[in-house]
Amino acid sequence: MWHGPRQRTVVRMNITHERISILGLGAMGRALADALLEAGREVTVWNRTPGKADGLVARGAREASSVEEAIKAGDLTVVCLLDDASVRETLAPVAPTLDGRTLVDLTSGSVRQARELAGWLQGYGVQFLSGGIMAVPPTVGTEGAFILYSGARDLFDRVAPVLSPMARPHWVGEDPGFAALYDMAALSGMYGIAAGVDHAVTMVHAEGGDVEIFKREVLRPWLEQMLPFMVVGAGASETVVEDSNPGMQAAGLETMLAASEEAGVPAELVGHLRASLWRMRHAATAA
Ligand code: FVH
Repeated sequence: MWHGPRQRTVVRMNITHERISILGLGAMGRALADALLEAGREVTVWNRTPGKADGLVARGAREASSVEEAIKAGDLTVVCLLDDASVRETLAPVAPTLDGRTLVDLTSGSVRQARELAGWLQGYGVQFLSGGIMAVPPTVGTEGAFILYSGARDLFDRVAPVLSPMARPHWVGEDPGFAALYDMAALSGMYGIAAGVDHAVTMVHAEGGDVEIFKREVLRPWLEQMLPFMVVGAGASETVVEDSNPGMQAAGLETMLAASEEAGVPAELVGHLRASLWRMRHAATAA
């Protein structure tokens, strides 16, 4: 449970002009800036390394020559940098000038990092929301894209309409760590599936199967059929309740591991199968 510092009572900025500053013009920062420009927002951008703003400037953005200049140009600043350390490094020199300003950090980080960043910035009087982007650069601004936000609900209510062109805003709680928590966990789910897909394709290729046919006619329809069950059926305990006999699934996983070894697939690619086997053995023991 979050017991960090409460937001100080500072001037509540009325975000009416929709002037947004973006710190960070990596692939994601550029996509966010583009979506905001497309929606007619007034956008100022800053990037550590010069030269990444040219396309955005051509589409109407203003380029700031310093972090401080960028933050002062906006009613609200969106930070989208590599990691938490780069956020700290970028904001530390200007932190004392941030009192009363609104800042949204969409940089990926851990729960602890998000909570500590929130506490640190709130100590300087910053109105702060932490975020997690559930999109990739090409899907920013498209229908399925959404962004998780956590922090004060009233701040979210004021910021969400301004930032909605980037992706559907979704608030997940007052605890500033929650956006990071759900972001990291959802990414873990995605990488788990990606690891399984990579392994599956490697195995088919190693045994001389047709990878394209396998992907199109077998793997995709199979995953589409199973995904809802995987999400609904997931549990937090070691001994998840299984509709299908866990002992049978443990035996099946042993067979998959053997088949993978026979195919000569590198052992590094079977971590997801070992994790599932561990789960099923626990479930079988408890049953
Ligand atoms: N791109 C994606 O698919 C994912 C989707 C989900 C969310 N992530 C997160 O978004 C953050 C930014 O990701 P990105 O795709 O923009 O990343 P890069 O293209 O690698 O750009 C990194 C930017 O960070 C700047 N930067 C790095 N270190 C520092 C530093 N010490 N001080 C100031 N800026 C720094 C870098 O600047 P430069 O190298 O051009 O000077 C880029 O602007 C990230 O948290 C993802 O996890 C994206």
